[in-house]
Amino acid sequence: MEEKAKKKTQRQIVLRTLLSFLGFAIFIAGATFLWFKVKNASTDRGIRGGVQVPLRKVLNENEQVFNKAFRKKHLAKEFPKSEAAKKVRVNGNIGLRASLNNKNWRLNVIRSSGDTLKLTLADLEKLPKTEVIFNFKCIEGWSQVSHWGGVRFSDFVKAYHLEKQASKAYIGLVTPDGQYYVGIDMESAMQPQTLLCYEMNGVPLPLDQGYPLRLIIPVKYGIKSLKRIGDLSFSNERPPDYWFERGYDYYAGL
Ligand SMILES: Nc1nc2c(c(=O)[nH]1)N[C@H]1C(S)=C(S)[C@@H](COP(=O)(O)O)O[C@H]1N2
Ligand SMILES: [Mo]
Repeated sequence: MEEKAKKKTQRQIVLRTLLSFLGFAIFIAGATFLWFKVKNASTDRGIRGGVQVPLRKVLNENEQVFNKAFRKKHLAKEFPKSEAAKKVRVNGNIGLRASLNNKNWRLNVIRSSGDTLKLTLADLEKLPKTEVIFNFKCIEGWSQVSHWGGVRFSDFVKAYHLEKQASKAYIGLVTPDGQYYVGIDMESAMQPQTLLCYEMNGVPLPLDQGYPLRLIIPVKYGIKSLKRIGDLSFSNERPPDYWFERGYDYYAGL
């Protein structure tokens, strides 16, 4: 009786060991299979390889979740003026390399195809000015509290009767030379902290910080705050986006 029980226990130990090895092997095989599947999946856009479709799907799903969870009333935290940096970091000069033709510069507001409103900096300075001091965050890992001034995008829409255009899903911004471009969902664009910005620390923007006009959008990473705006357009499809084409999340929200 004793012997029989002992043998039975031993058989059970062997069986369980075999089973757990088998389970482990299946797990490794499955993980390897998935890894290769994702690795060899086609990518979304060609530039520098883009992002594999399954990974892009995850990014898009994350975007949906963040959209639902945080959008509606989400504002970026604001700071007192005393905390704003005096020496403001400069990052990225794509679209700023050509010299600026100051006299000829206009903000081209493409209301519909063949109907473009051309505005000077003086036109924009006539509109109510809003200032925002927030922690500017770059995806490269730095952040800095900085102080910006300009016209709220939503005030600009009202002043120029662009409500019909603003009922579309996105705005697209492009530098005058077409080298840098971003797309922004309308809800974030119409958020009260989003500025068509012409001042930094109370003085006109320096050239390398986007003079004469840049976007400041505190609810998103710095990649979306396009410097030196040339064209502004409206669409229901996602406008082209420079860093999205290079594998970053389109939404780039905080
Ligand atoms: N035209 C243009 N705008 C741009 C960029 C760029 O390379 N070109 N870089 C973006 C990035 S990645 C960041 S973090 C911010 C930096 O703004 P700053 O130079 O005023 O700090 O600008 C954004 N806007
Ligand atoms: Mo950035």
